[in-house]
Amino acid sequence: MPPSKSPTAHTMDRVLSIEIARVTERAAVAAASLRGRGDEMAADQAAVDAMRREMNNLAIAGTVVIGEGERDEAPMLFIGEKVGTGNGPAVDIAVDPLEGTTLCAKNMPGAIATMAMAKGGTLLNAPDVYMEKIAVGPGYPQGVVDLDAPAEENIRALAKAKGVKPKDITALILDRPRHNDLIAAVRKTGAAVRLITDGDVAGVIHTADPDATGIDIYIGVGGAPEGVLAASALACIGGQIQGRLVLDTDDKRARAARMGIKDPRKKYRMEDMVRGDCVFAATGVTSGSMLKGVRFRDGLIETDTVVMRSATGTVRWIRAEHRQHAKFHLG
Ligand code: VTB
Repeated sequence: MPPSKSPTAHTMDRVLSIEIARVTERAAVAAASLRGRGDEMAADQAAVDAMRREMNNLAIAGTVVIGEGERDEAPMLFIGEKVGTGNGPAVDIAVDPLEGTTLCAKNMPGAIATMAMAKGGTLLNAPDVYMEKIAVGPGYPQGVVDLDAPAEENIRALAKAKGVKPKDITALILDRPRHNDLIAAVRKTGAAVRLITDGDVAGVIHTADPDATGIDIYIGVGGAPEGVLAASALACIGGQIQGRLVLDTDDKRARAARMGIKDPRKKYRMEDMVRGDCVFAATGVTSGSMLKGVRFRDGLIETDTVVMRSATGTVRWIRAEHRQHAKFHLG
């Protein structure tokens, strides 16, 4: 158990861990109202608007460090945007208002609204580029797998640490042509691969409870913002994640440099992506293996949210029944 914090810091994130659920709930309901419409942009925009509106009610001096894009593209919730009332603690905010826009547009399982919050200056400030990632759940020796080791080696090391054969290991990988060699290498060890079309924040979180999810390890290249969000979740529930930004053009290297990234090849550990206490929340948009999606019922909107807090490792599953529809601004 981590040492307890000063009363103010402690109270601050205790309060915010409930407030943060409201924010992801709003984003999820807004996106869910556009499930299955085939319009990724509209669903994403609705989630962004709702998240921003609610976040601006929070008593925080927030700065978006992982957001919807960079300032010159002028989106809402851009990196660097100030959010909250300004009367409260300085916090870093990472958002993915609709993680899995395609899943939502196609009404497929696993779309979520997610965000993380941490003390100002403690979350990795990363551009919206790809990130190489590897993650395992809690209970393994530090460094049991390594981003720079061949996949075969990682699977064998993980199996050994778990006390099983490689064939008893399942790796979760995004189904993309760029992963063909990786998938083949994992399968060569005898291990199983579960492929997902999208949504690697939940994918990484799956590694934290292999008995329930059947997933032992997440490997592959996905979004960097999703990497930081996943690291925030693992910082709460335990586990290991390593990531490296894919800065393969001058433009990307320049964007990263503007965000203070000095070494473009740096291998980030969880502790480098999340350097202090944080809270993480996700609300289901479409039903998936982690969270149920939003249910629009007669006179009632139901949401399922998970909130995690790193200071104590507490994970709360919040099923909410909303009776006031006006707060969702659904039109
Ligand atoms: C990644 C992954 C996300 O989209 O960003 C992926 O991290 C995009 O990958 O979880 P491609 O560019 O190969 O499509 C998600 O799966 C969903 O936003």
